[in-house]
Amino acid sequence: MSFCTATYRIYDDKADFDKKAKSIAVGMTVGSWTELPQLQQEQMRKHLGHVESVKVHEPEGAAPGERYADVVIAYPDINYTKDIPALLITAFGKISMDGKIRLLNLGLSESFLSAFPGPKFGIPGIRSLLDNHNRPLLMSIFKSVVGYDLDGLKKQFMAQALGGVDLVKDDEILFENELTPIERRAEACLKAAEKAQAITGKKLLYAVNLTGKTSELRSQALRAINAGATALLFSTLAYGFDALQELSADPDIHVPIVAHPSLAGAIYPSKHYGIAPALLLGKLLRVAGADLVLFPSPYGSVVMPREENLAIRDELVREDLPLKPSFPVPSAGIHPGLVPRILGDFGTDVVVNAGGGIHGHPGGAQAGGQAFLQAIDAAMNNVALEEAALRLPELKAALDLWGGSK
Ligand code: 1AE
Repeated sequence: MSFCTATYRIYDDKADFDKKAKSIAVGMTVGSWTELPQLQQEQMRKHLGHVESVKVHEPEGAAPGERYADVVIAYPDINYTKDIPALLITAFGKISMDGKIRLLNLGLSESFLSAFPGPKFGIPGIRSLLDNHNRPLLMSIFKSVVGYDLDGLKKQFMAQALGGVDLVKDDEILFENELTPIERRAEACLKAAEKAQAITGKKLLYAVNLTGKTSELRSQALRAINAGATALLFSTLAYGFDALQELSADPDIHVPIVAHPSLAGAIYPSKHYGIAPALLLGKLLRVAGADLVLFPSPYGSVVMPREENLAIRDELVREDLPLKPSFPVPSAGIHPGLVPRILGDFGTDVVVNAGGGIHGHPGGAQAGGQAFLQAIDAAMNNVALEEAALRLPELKAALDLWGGSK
């Protein structure tokens, strides 16, 4: 028999954790067990969840609120269909509301995983599209474009592209609107990207924000791609993992998908509730097919503890999953001075991503992109940013404004 496992951390000062674990294993599978007549037990046995382990953490003299147990429950695959909603509902549906319980991880069986092709491009595919194989990528975010017309948008796109960025993405709050509907945006920015490429010689991907009703996402995506979109931005948690999975597995959607973490803060930050970020923004987004995954970094304006960040990275790139790795994109409040820390934590397979850190450069967005590339180059060559800045005015201006790496 094949099982997926769920690891929970349950806080309770008094509970009998073995009993609690058993009640989850039974309650979330067959409902009740000991009350079932013998014959029915035989019929139901293959559907019954079981407790794999219960590790109680109860240090001597623990203060109230510190006692917890890490509990692993195995759920028979036969109980659910091979999709993320079904597994989440089984493993963390009703019980997510039952006291201080947090879902730390899901162990996915080979049989369950076989239903998921994962990212279509992943790190290797995106590197091939950009013909860029050995340095961290740079992505910039359109900023303050709500209310812009196409001309304004094109100008902003051009400035970012001429700065040498590898990817430009829409802001996630840019929805369908009369001034810059998705197809016209894709078309205008494709032209601008071609123009910029003729000057910089660099390939560039543009991720348009895919929004609107769930039932219209596919047709919207196809229209955007036909009009020239070379990538899609998708706020997965607002729509659900299955919506991403449908898009990423669709053979007609042959562009990378960038997953935005909107809403994640409502799910992961508590130590008592919700879903751990490595699972939410790491494993599940990769399994659902995100080629690039944005998440808050430990260094910028919206922060996440470093070990949780690195745990997301590990899930996105670990080699024991039969799926392409997804690009980690630590984001929010990133400026050139942070580049050495980003590369120190993430290595070369990372996308450095900035909105304000590019557009807020005193020399404009073009100089902003250049400053980032200069910082990436210096960090890769183990040159201190302050030293490199002595001969690079764009980097110098950025460090003067936002500070250096120290
Ligand atoms: C974690 C998401 C970051 C994001 O979406 C965003 O727009 C960041 O912008 P900046 O770099 O903080 O201006």
